[in-house]
Amino acid sequence: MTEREKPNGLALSHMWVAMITFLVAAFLGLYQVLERAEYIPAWAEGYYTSVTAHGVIMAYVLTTFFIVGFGYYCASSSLKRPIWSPGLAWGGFLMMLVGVLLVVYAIVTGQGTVLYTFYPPLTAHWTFYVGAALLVVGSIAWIIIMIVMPIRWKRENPGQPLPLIMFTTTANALLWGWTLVGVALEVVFQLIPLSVGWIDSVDVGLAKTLFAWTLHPIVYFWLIPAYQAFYMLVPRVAGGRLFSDEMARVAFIMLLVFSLPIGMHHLYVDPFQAAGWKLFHAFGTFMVAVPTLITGFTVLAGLELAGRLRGGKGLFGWIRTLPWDEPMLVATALALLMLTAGGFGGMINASYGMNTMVHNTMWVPAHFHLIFAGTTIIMYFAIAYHLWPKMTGRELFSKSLAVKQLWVWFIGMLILTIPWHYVGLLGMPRRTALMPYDPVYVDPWKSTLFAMAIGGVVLAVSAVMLIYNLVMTQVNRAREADRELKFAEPIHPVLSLPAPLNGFTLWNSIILIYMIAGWGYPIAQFFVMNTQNALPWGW
Ligand code: HEM
Ligand SMILES: [Cu+2]
Repeated sequence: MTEREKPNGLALSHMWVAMITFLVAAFLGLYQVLERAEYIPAWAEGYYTSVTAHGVIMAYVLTTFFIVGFGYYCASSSLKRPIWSPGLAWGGFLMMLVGVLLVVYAIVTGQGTVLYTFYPPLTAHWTFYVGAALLVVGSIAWIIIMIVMPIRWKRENPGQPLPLIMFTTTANALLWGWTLVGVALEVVFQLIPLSVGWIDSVDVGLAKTLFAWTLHPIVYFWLIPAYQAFYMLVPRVAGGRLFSDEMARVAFIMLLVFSLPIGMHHLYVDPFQAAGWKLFHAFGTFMVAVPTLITGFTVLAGLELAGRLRGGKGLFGWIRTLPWDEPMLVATALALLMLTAGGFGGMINASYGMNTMVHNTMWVPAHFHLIFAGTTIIMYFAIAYHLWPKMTGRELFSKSLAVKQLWVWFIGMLILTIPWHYVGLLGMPRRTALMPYDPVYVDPWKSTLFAMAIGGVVLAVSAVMLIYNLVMTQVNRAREADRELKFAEPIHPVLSLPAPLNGFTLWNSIILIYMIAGWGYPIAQFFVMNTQNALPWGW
């Protein structure tokens, strides 16, 4: 395939939107910690505007653009063909971009301070919801392309195993397709009519339930590119092999199936769902730990193999022989450390009883900054360093700066989140610009404010280092010699696969049944029960 046929421009456009918005949001994060630490004057409107923009950009804009761009690049490199229907792909990109501009308009004009969860009865200007809808609709173009490309490839290569990176990208596209339905129903049938003024109330229980449908699996949509890097890029960079191609497929299938109907763990303390349903979703939540543990095992096994192939001896000697000047490897090690710590915190959140101790405290942002802003995003950085030379044809400006940036991000994230976990346990609420509480409560929190501010500064520095390196790569005069994106080979090559490990027909049917079991009645109850005479959709 020639460079002209590769989706270099398409992937780069998506990824630049991700990176530029990320830089803005990182500085909003810095503003927030300074405000919370009382180093700058308290200003409630400013704070909630900033938290909304920061959360929306980090959670929806950075992630969606990055994942879509990465997906196109992986699909084309692994199937060795141009993107199917580039017009559709570019149309999706433009729609997503217009969506972001509408959301930004609502937030910047102070008409969208509804936080990134936009729970009613908080209501934003209609541009906020229409923008969010366009972002989602635009990404559906990507889902379609990620389904059509493997189908066409399989038709031309009957009986052949689909390349693992394509299989897992399609898994993520399907995951996103199933995930977005909940929030799409909420936005289209409740929030847009409400914000335009067609109706004057909605059933907030139904709204939160639909949002919860989306809120958990979406985090696996964000995490899957990191897992793809763990399985297919890291062993390659480290000089090792993938432990098992089949096991990798099983892990991604489990992620897809298990992560879908578990979002009710966000509703543990909400009254409109019964405890039995919450227990059902709690079990599901713990099931997702299984593919995560498989992943941890596979990454370490792949790295050990690499270390031994490089001559490492003894119980831990292989660790030293790994190429620690490679951003991909450094990011993986740091990501796994944060995943382990954050995973333990997550078990606490997921436990019905213990959840009440940490609910709506700073523990919650501490947990998701560790896993999401830590584990997931540090792998996005590593993927960016890996892909930028391939997409632009220019050598990476500085590998050592890249490695330093990853370490700085890791350190900053620890400085930010360790104190947050602690004050969370002391009861400091999340999402507050002001703390007008009794000094008996507030005084013990104060010792952590300084650390939090330092963490914010360190992270902002790291964000600048990242963008500087990518910009300098883009304008670098040195040409990149190796523009082929290659993936790790498994120890045992796969020659043939049973259909369920090579496609998703079976899994989609299982998901359908599992979703009806997990969400059917919890949603239907709003229509069959008399909930204080509330109209479910508001009309
Ligand atoms: C640059 C470093 C960062 C800093 C200093 C930072 C700081 C903060 C602060 C202070 C809050 C508000 C806490 C509260 O009042 O409840 C927040 C919320 C949030 N952050 Fe970050 N953050 C950073 C990076 C990230 C990254 C990389 C992500 C994800 C990719 C992220 C995702 C979020 C989300 C989703 C929220 C929740 C917003 C809401 O409650 O509506 N942050 N962050
Ligand atoms: Cu969740």
